[in-house]
Amino acid sequence: MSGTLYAADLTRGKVVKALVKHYKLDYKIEAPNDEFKKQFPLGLIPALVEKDGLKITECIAIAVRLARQANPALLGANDDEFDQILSWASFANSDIMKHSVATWAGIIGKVPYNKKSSDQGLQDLFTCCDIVEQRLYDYTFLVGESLTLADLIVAQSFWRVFCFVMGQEERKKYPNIYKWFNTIINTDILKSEFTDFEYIEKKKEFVPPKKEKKAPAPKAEQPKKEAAPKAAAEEPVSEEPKKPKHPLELLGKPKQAIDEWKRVYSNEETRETAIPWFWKNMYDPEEWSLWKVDYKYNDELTLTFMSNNLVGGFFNRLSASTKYMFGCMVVYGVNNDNGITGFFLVRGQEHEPAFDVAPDWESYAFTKLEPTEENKKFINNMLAWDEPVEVDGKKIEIADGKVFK
Ligand SMILES: N[C@@H](CCC(=O)N[C@@H](CS)C(=O)NCC(=O)O)C(=O)O
Repeated sequence: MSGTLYAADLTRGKVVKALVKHYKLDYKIEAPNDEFKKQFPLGLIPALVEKDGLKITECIAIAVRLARQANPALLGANDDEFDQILSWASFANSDIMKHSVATWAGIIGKVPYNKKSSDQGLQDLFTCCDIVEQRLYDYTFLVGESLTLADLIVAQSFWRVFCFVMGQEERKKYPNIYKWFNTIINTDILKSEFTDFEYIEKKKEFVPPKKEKKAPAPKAEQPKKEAAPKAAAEEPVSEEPKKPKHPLELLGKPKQAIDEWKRVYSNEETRETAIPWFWKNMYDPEEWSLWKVDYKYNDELTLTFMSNNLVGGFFNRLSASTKYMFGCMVVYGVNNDNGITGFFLVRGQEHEPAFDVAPDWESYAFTKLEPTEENKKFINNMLAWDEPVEVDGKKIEIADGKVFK
């Protein structure tokens, strides 16, 4: 059989890619592209297309299909073993994966950190580990007496657990999992997928980003009516809790409405008309500030379309501040080597009141930009996306991007 296997360096792609590579199966391994998007509307990988058009999704189904061609012994010696293999694989791909991601995704900044769900994830993950540890106390492999697909898929699901959760302490708690995992990832079949893997010393913990000192807001930007607080105090106390106002509402109306800029940017030619309009009519340093916004965890990014989805999610969570800012963010680079950067125009002189409406705002680093020629060049490119981004002196092409408006 031959065809295309869409996969990337993500957990669920490891075993299927390893099987194709180790057994030299006749499948082309490709990162998701436009053709993939057309054929698989859910956009999930791995996915396989045979030359005759047959499509198979779900990593377990694909792995079984590849193992059947590569080495049927990986599917067990009989039906009982095959069913146990499916049972372990399914347990790994749903329960272990779910609790593993719940434990570390907030810690490494992939989603907003929530202590309760991370702690619960860890507790559930350890329950899963207890089950695997118990089996491996008595046996070398998960099913039968030799290596099967169960070992490969369960080890795959433990990849991120060992990257983020299993430090020295935790490995001592699960010595049989540790020994078995180390054996499986070093088998000839799987080792090509773990060449960069390193054990961690300590479990990763959530580190809240340091709060920046607030600069006092300039006088001109204080609420205009001095009498307002007094008048409010004289109002009868309402039983209903008041809907909190957005803190930036206190700055009053700016001279230039941001909505007009948003219309100009959407409707006019960017370089010719919108950019000159922005600098002439919109940006007033007394009322607005400019910010470079960089994702802090570029090392964790994989596929460019997923990085762009991350930006989309961030923008959705910022919607309460739409009236007070405008921004463009781009994904630069290629699959498995990309980063996120961008620029925002923000009402007032601080970024925090505008951004902390999104629970994941602290996954981004904010640098205030003065309107120097160099910074204007960066901002203009974030508006136009027509030149590569410069990162550490290297020019890197823009792959995708989103506008917050
Ligand atoms: N049930 C599917 C899930 C596949 C899946 O969630 N794949 C992830 C990578 S591990 C993915 O494609 N994520 C892309 C996204 O969420 O945008 C399977 O087991 O194969």
